[in-house]
Amino acid sequence: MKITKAKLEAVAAGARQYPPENIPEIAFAGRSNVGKSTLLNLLTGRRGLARVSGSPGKTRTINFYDINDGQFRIVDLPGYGYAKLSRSQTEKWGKMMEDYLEHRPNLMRVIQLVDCRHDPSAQDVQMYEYLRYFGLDGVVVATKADKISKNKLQVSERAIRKGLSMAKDDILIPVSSLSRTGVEELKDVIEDLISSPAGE
Ligand SMILES: Nc1nc2c(ncn2[C@@H]2O[C@H](COP(=O)(O)OP(=O)(O)OP(=O)(O)O)[C@@H](O)[C@H]2O)c(=O)[nH]1
Ligand SMILES: [Mg+2]
Repeated sequence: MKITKAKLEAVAAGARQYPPENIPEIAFAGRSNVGKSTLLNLLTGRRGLARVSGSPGKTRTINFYDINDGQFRIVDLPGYGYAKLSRSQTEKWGKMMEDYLEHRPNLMRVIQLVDCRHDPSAQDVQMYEYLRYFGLDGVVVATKADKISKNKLQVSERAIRKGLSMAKDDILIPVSSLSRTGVEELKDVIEDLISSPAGE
């Protein structure tokens, strides 16, 4: 699949700001700082499209990116596990995620991102279980693959599969924004996801 165009279409803090439901969507979920916005920039080939930051908690809204003039959307979800969030901010985050993940008919799948250097956190596990419950699971990206050796990466792939209790045919793709490892494979997976009938 080729991504030739990408633009920010909507920034939403709630359902009223979502764009119309007429276009298939793929969303990125994962803890803060795992590399969701970076991955979006990498896939679209536009470095400055989504704001990337060394400090976690950069993306606090649900950001909808139009790909190829209406072919599909990539949705950058706000990260979790950001320690400095107050309780009311955490509640707001939870409600925002729930509203979107449970009530979005054109959401085809959620790609869960985990950092390849660490075992999945309790929140990663919780998120993947939640996605499984809603039938949105099945694709995981291990980010920052450039930070560890090939051997260690294999070990950590096994740890991620085990930690998240991934099914045998669930897909796990190591990706690096520096070396562009995994980008083409992920694009092919996304192409399949947007063309499969909803709910399958
Ligand atoms: N070495 C390396 N660094 C990466 C990679 N992907 C992301 N980063 C770095 O990780 C940091 C966080 O990246 P973001 O893309 O802003 O993370 P995010 O998941 O969008 O974070 P929030 O918006 O806070 O939820 C940045 O400093 C990125 O440059 C990667 O594949 N390799
Ligand atoms: Mg972000």
